Amino acid sequence: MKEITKEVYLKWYEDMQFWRRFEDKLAALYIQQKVRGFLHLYNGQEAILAGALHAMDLSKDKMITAYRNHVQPIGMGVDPRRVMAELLGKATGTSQGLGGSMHIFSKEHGFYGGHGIVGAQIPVGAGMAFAEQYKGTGGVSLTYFGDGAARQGSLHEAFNMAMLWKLPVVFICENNGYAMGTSVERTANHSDVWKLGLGYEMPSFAVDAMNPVKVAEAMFDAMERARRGEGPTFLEMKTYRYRGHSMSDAQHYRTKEEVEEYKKIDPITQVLDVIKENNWATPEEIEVIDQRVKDLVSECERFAEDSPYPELNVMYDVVYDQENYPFIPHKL
Ligand SMILES: Cc1ncc(C[n+]2csc(CCOP(=O)(O)OP(=O)(O)O)c2C)c(N)n1
Ligand SMILES: [Mg+2]
Repeated sequence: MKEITKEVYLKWYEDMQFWRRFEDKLAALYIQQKVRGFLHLYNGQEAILAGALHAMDLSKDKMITAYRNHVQPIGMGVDPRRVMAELLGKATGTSQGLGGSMHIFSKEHGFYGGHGIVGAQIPVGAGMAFAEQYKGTGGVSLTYFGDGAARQGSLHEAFNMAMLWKLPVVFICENNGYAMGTSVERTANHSDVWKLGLGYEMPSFAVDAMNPVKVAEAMFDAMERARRGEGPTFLEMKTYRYRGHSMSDAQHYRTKEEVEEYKKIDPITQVLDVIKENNWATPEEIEVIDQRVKDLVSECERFAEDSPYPELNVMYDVVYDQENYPFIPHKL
């Protein structure tokens, strides 16, 4: 794996700060009703993305996840201004404003959504790995899902096929403790989600996902295994979400104290502590980074606000209107 240097730590700090502030801004825009529908935020889970990006080869690896999907494409190189525009339903958005919060997508950057049906993306991620294997690209499919989704039948079908065909896929359960308001402790007779891989003899591990170093190491080993043709790995990323499930969540299912406990091991704070301990940046240099992050969030907001809504006729360009096959391709 690439060495984890001072530069990596500084990049992790800046990236994770940006992802968190970007989402804080989305929350504010939601309250102003500028973001409509659902809004599921990633605050607290950022180390999973930072660590994964360190281990990935962005020229060929792919990623797919559920609806908590705003910052992953940004990490993979999508213009954050276009992601924010998508959330505001603007024509400059990643899907011309037609997808919205749950459906960020960029084939160009290897990011395949953005899925609202819990667990639906698990077999799709296995299919993406099949495509990489079939085409001999050496790419790996990183297939993410939550602890709630892990209890869907689709996981078992995908695990079975992926093991049978030794597909280059890393299945990643982001165990943030809750599926909406249901604690992971209440969804099954045990909460060691990683054990679900054992029935398929899939290499399966739990990872401290509040620490990007641990994530990067586990991800790298799994991706190397996939690239050697040895098939899938299952990683249970132990994480936590600070915000509610979506924006309208009174959070009666947990205590404020619990949230505070997790904030003590916050991934951004952990990274900043290492930077400080090693004197890798002065307080003034940290301030410069924080300011740069703030400015970029403001620029995204301005870009999204100033962009036009899509033309009405676009609506008719993205639906099939034939009564039977062959369907013609849509116009976008
Ligand atoms: C098939 C299906 N069932 C139920 C829902 C409603 N629903 C949306 S999110 C969610 C909880 C999923 O929790 P988890 O997989 O842990 O992901 P997290 O939100 O914690 O990231 C549920 C039940 C849905 N979208 N799709
Ligand atoms: Mg969850």
